Amino acid sequence: MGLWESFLSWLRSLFFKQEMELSLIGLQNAGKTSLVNVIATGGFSEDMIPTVGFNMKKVTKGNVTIKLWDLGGQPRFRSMWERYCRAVSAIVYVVDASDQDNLPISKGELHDLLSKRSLAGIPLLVIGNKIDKPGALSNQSLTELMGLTTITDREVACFMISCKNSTNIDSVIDWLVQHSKKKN
Ligand SMILES: Nc1nc2c(ncn2[C@@H]2O[C@H](COP(=O)(O)OP(=O)(O)OP(=O)(O)O)[C@@H](O)[C@H]2O)c(=O)[nH]1
Ligand SMILES: [Mg+2]
Repeated sequence: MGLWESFLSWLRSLFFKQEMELSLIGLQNAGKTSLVNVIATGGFSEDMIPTVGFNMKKVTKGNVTIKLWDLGGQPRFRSMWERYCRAVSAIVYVVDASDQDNLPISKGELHDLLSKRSLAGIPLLVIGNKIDKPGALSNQSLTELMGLTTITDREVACFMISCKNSTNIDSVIDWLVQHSKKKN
């Protein structure tokens, strides 16, 4: 790269540099930590340890630095979700799309969280994970069953992914880059 091109690319990086802070929420076993791993390293493991409390990871993708709060989904950790969502650019709510039995609970937890005044207006990305599994819901069914069309006070999107096969991960990042509340 010539000097002029390097200068231009440096200048571009200044303009497009973006920082995002995201919280990953959802019931235990939904695949939140798996999603963090796929975004950070592309790696996937069947053998995961449930998250106790939370973990924080910083990932840089091109000009975007993403700070990810990965929260535990077991019932005893759910009361702290709100605290970790207050300052974020977007809330990423992960659902196991192959586990229809737990969908009503997941829906209830999501709508409870969104009713908090402190979280008003924060964009929401709902992710249906595990579409590699037989019987996984379609985007349309998940949107319906999670009551997403009733959410009108913020930006909402729904994507279907598989962490296992790395399906649609790029679409998720693209949406977040375009729709997260800008930090700088
Ligand atoms: N088949 C399949 N399994 C997945 C996928 N994503 C995650 N899993 C599996 O689901 C299980 C739970 O994944 P985790 O990422 O630990 O789930 P979590 O949401 O972080 O769970 P908590 O930390 O307890 O809240 C693991 O056995 C993963 O291997 C996927 O896309 N497809
Ligand atoms: Mg976890």
